[in-house]
Amino acid sequence: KAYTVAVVGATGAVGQQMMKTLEDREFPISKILLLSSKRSAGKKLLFNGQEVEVQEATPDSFEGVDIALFSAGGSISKELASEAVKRGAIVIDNTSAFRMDPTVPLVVPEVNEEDLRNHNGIIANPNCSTIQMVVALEPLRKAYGLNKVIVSTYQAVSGAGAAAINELKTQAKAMLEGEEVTSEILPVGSLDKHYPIAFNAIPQIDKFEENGFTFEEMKMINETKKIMHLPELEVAATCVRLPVVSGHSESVYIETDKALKVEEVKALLREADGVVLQDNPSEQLYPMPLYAVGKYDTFVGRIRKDLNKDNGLHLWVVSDNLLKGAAWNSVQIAESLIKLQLV
Ligand code: 11C
Repeated sequence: KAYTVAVVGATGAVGQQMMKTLEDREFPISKILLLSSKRSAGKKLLFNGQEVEVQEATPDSFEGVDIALFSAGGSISKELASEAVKRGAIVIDNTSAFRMDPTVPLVVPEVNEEDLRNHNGIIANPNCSTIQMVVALEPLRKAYGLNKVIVSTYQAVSGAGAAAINELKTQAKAMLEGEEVTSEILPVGSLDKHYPIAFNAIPQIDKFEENGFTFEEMKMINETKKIMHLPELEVAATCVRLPVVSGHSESVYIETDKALKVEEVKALLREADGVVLQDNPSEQLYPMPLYAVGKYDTFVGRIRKDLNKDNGLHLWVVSDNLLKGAAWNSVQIAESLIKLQLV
């Protein structure tokens, strides 16, 4: 069977990767609809070698659509996802609009694919920095139990969209040429205050919450508990933006219920779905974002037992935030829906 698939937000950084991933995976498509806001409508994009005109997304765009991949911002998802479901589509939503809704499964196929069976039309794709972390931690949870996670992130600008990539490149060039630098996007486009990202590190991703954590940090905290079915898990996150174009990196410390053995941890990760183990200090082998870009996997290395705790472990986790963190995880959910005969 082949499906009618809509990509909402087709002209954005994630939408472009969604189209490329559908092509690469030879996803069974009978018709593709490329949808966007009014502003981007009318552009022409290539899909499988054919030119397709981008149309403005309206409720009626979803007539006859089987699967709709949304990545055009939370407000478009809130406005149109239920309209798509009403017209018979299954929505895979890459925004934070529905992630914490208890009636909406939040899915990383390597971790909780079975949650798809409970969907009511909308399935949420988690935040990029959450996805790569839970892919790495799930095999360890299964073997040892998991009770604490402390993570610090080193996130790429592509997570903030195409305009942020452009801002990094423009600023880097200007700084090297001794020209004046302007900042309009990072850390948060909709706030008044901006800082240069070139040659800098910004410890703010998204807006601050009342508790002093940013929304990105709270996404990592809340989504991890939901995906792993561990409501009592202790999670703390510090999220930092770096002048890297694509590929998020994370320094993760965990405490498990049972004592860990490093060689066993490495063996588990070597076998784990979606994980590539890159860990050999004698050869300076460890994951880096430059080499993770364009790959579907999550790369794990720098695995060390904590020096004080038998149940403590340190690891370094890297993945392409636009692929496993967004487009690939969304297409992978669609593939899982087909496999489980849910579409
Ligand atoms: C970033 N993690 O790197 C964000 C982007 O909730 O899907 C993804 C936002 C989201 O800026």
